[in-house]
Amino acid sequence: MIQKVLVANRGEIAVRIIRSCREMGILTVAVYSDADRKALHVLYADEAYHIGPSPSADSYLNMDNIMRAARLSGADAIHPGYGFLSENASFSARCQEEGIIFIGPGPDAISTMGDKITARKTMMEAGVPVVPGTDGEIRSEEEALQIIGDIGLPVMIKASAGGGGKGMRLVKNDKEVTSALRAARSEARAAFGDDAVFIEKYIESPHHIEYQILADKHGNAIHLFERECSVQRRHQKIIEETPSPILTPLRRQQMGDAAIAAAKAVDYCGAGTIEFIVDKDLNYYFLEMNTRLQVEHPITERVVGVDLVKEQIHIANGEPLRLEQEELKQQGHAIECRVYAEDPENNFMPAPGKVTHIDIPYGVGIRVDGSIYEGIEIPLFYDPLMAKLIVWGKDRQEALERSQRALKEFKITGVRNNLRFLERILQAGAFVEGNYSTHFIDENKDFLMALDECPDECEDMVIITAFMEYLRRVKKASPKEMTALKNNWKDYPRVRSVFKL
Ligand code: MV4
Repeated sequence: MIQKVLVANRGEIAVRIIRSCREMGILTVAVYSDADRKALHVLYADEAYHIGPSPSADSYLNMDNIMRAARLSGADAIHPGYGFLSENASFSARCQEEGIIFIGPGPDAISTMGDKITARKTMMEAGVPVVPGTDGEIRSEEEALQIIGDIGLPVMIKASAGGGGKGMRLVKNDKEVTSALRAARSEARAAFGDDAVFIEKYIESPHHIEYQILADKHGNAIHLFERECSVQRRHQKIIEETPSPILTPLRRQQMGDAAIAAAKAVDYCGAGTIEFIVDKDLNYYFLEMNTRLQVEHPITERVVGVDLVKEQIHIANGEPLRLEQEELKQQGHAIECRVYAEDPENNFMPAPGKVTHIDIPYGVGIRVDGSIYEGIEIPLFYDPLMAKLIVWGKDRQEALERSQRALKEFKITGVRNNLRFLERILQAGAFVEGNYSTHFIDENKDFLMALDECPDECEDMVIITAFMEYLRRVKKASPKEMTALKNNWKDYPRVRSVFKL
């Protein structure tokens, strides 16, 4: 049985994994780079090992240094989190070779799903619907034109080694085929060192709906229903919710069955996600499988009532699944908002810096997974995700209203962030109606970018300053009265009404 877990990650996910380990009585080992000496995951773990300089390539991606920390600490398992080494087949293999349990699938499942052409072929054989397109690699322009003749335009040319939107080209007419093929190939070669491409029919205004699955080492697999992830910007998810507002009970069950078939087809083991692309008529197609725990896993945890990290650890121990499909159901509704250190008004540029003040929302139905505290410096070397707000309500309406309330309470000063942008999304008509596709952000740009010129804190200060001037000059207030007011500046609704603003 696993007694000590090394968490080969940082940020909120490292903290989240450490929390479940602690509840299970499992010791934890953190690893950290130069930039993360003061990071929260280092403080939360039972012990911590420095693994190199700040750039990921030298630290969180450095297998030698991570394996050395595992050996020195006596960890018997490694949890890779998401990103970094989590979907690296060689890392999974190396853990196996060195007798350390990799909390995740074996190298074969990772490689099969990492190669999109092989994944497509495997899914077709397993009877899982894939987007109409090629059976294998496209080797020539003639072959491309022949496929396009069969399935019709528009199509997408995709890199086999791609995923997450890299190495994709949309082709709307025959004349673009030559140049798109060449562009997709060279982009794929440069990014992945592999220029194999394939072709799929282009699905217009699709939904991105993914299924959480769990599979054990004894051939059992279950699904924990879907997550609707269509609110994305340049392939970066911003808001996720479950249940999906568009699925019918029948479709939900059919897609769940397909997700289980997908997992079984690669002898999957651990927690994973099957991504589907869904068109307006609710036709669904396998897109890719993520062979790791995902950022948005907490909404599933909240609605299904399962701690996914704990299940991952039990599976890694070799235990049979502790849950049966029939006992799982979705209860209520959950929404996750991702809080990024980025500047919506400057093309969403990452905005590193020192967090000077935070107000975290509390109260009924709220979970915040984060890795920030007052005084921490957000490094520029890594993903700018600072926190995730996960909100539960008895239905979508309540989850939405509660999320709006929580976002209003959420304040981060010192680093630019997307909190105001998130508020705008939750106010947008298409989101409120639950009627949005992956084009939502683009289609609602004007509404979403009309952020208040003055954020709450700044507005407060303007009112306070004006009010103090008023008190000093007109009311001849004493310095003591003015100081009392200044110290209570957060009380601005009162000030507003007193000042008749
Ligand atoms: C597609 C598609 C339309 N038709 N494939 C983007 C990420 C990568 N995983 C696959 N992606 C897409 N593949 C076909 N045949 C549209 C997208 C797509 C998308 C998919 C999911 C979520 C957001 C997206 C944003 C733009 C394009």
